[in-house]
Amino acid sequence: MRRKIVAGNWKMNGSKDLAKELVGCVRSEAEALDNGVEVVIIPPAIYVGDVVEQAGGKLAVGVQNVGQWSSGAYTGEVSADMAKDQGCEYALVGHSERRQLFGESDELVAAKVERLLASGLTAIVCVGETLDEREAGRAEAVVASQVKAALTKVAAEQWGQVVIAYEPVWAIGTGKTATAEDAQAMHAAIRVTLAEAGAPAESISLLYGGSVKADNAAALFAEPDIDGGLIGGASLKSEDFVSICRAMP
Ligand code: G2H
Repeated sequence: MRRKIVAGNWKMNGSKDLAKELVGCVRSEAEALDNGVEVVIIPPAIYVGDVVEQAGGKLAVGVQNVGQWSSGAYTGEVSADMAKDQGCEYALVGHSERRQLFGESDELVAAKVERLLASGLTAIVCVGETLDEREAGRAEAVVASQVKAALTKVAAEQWGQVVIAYEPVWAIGTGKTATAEDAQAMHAAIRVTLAEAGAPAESISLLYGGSVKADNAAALFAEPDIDGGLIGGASLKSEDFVSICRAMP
């Protein structure tokens, strides 16, 4: 039985007020959910403490990024151990914005995955192709390569701490969403890649991300290999985010 997860990635948005109002609202709504979905809030690191407090153990909390080192003279960085210490259970790694805007390589993503797992966090490993790569017919090959590269340092007993988020770059924040059929096809292909990498593919949760909204979530979540969503823009409004959580069958 795979974990069903809806995670809200606030990106570089939010405030103490949002942490209080939105998380409080989502928490009370989430307590009434009966679809077994795990709701995760992923705010900017500086608000993690506020969100953990508001979540009251009823919602999971994550960070958007960590440094690849355990500790030391790395000004501005936050470690996986610090995230764990603050009450986080999850961390994003390899989001396309980190890859594109901050030059994160597959090797760096793999190093961060290793650090996250060693700290006891669940790594939500983000992968996805650009529009050019899709139009060139290379989408599945690109995604397979990213998945394999990210997971090179996962030990056999750590697979339970791995979640993959498929986020086609052309769908992120653009209002364009992959069709449920295309997303399902990629998720099925990712499961094949995971098996090839020696992972227990049928037990790993695969999330779809990229302009998921209240009106398209149900169709995506109905697909057999889509186990949840990574939500950006729509996670900043409690009613939209709660609707997406409710869309899980
Ligand atoms: C994809 C997603 C969440 P959005 O990045 O990570 O963002 O839903 O705004 O496309």
